[in-house]
Amino acid sequence: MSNCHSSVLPLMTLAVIAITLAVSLPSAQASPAVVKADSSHKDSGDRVYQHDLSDLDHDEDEDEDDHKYDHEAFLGKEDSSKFDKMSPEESKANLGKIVDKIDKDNDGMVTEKELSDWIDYISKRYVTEDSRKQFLDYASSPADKLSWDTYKARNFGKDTDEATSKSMSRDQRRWQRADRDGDGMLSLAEFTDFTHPEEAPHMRELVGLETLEDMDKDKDGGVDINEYIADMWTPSAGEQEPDWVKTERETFSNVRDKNKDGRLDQAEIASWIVPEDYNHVEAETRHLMSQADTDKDGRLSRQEIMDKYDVFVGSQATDFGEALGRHEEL
Ligand SMILES: [Ca+2]
Ligand SMILES: [Ca+2]
Ligand SMILES: [Ca+2]
Ligand SMILES: [Ca+2]
Repeated sequence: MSNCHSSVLPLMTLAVIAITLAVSLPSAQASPAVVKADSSHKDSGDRVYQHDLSDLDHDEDEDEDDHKYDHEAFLGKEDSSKFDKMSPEESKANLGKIVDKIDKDNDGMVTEKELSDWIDYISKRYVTEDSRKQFLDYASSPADKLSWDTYKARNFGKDTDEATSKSMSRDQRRWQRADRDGDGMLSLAEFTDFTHPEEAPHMRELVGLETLEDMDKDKDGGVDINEYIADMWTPSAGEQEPDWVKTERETFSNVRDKNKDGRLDQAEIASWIVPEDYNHVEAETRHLMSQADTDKDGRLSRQEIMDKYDVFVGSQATDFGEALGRHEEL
């Protein structure tokens, strides 16, 4: 779901944290996977990297028919849209094949562990595949290594205006951070950390620093309350401050600014935008279990999964049914 110039990461969003990150991949204008600092952010949650399962909001209403989030978490975005085009019969048949894969020990039951291993695998697949695809734009084999010069020549050329050289030194710094063995070249694994730094623990602080640099307009090394608010809200002439902005002011003081010095530093920004404290794979596993484990024995039988197939995968009939439902309401 990406090409070399722009893409939207299939970042996941859970109910409380709505996130859709428009991401620009390597180009002279923007560093890879860097969130742009502009006022198009809806709120401060919009900056948060939550990247594994889907870029849709998770509707936690259990009566809700729309399981698109679950489908993307369970299948990945691409396969999810393939399933949406299938008839119910096709969709169930293919779900059966997936259950065979998930049920690693072939005992006919999907345990919570088997399900979470699967969702974890799906969540990483995008990052793995996307990085590999980009890597092979530069290299002829996944076993190759990329030099900074190759990357630089392709993305920055000879043009050295100020914005370009700023963007270039930022990429170079990230390159060096990703180059774990320090040989100046990036292997595919290292390139994956370069392209998706939000996924790699040793890149996390750098993601914080890059965002700090984007938001720190007065270049004093910290993000104060005004810079924080300006990142998400630009008042029109005479506009009163809306309530959500007031709430963001409180969030800044009470949540983001952990050491209460009135500014966000690199670490405070990292813990905001690349939070470590929430396991989306586990949350989604529990959600799917709660939806489908009808006899509440903590495992999903093949039958339980098939009975709730619309939770796991889409099909045309589901959409048709929903369309009918909506029509009847009119
Ligand atoms: Ca099993
Ligand atoms: Ca290296
Ligand atoms: Ca500042
Ligand atoms: Ca602080």
